[in-house]
Amino acid sequence: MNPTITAFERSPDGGKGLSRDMRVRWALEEVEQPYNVRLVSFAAMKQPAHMAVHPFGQIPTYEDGDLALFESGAIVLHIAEQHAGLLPEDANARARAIMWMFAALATIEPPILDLQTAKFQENDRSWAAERMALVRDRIRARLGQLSNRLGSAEWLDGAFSAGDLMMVHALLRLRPSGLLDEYPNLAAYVFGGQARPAYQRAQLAVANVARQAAASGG
Ligand code: GTB
Repeated sequence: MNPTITAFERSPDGGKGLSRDMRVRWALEEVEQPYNVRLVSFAAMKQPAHMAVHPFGQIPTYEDGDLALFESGAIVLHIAEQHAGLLPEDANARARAIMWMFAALATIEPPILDLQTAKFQENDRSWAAERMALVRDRIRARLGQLSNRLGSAEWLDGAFSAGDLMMVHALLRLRPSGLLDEYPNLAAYVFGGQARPAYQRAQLAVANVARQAAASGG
């Protein structure tokens, strides 16, 4: 049996692949593991059947036989541990790849999420412009550090790994802000991730879901 993941029936990004199911799809494509997708509405995500798998009523989830997981990082790590291709064989290199997964989720992504909050939930507040400037500067601080570490390398630590997958996907959401382009090596890094055939296959699948949702009246 192939694993089943969940994704938005109608993604708010209209199929750009910014939702976190994209990370899981990309990982599954990298290791060439076929998978099924159960599309869920916002309402269905809050129903007991889905909450039994995801206690916070979100996507993505991953189910394979007796195993049910939530949290995109845990799911990608599980996939990477089950299949060759996303984590190095060498124990130290493997630990560093996992370190980069955590860095993406715990250090890089939070200020990027703050930018989304500032843009979509706080922009009518009197202090919105001041806060936005602060949030952008906090992101710049992290991007500057990441850019210094990456230097002219293609990937963060040798061959492409699950660490790069998580990092590229976390950075992707910055594109419309223009912040990524302030760091040409990071912009090239993200572009390199998106150019991978596995990413392209995952993106096509996400775009197809959005097309079908639009065709059915979404
Ligand atoms: N930490 C969890 C993980 O990594 O899996 C976070 C999961 C999460 O935030 N899921 C979101 C969700 O289910 C979808 S990805 N939200 C519904 C809810 O909470 O009710 C977040 C997301 C949504 C939309 C865009 N977008 O349109 O650009 C990007 C990301």
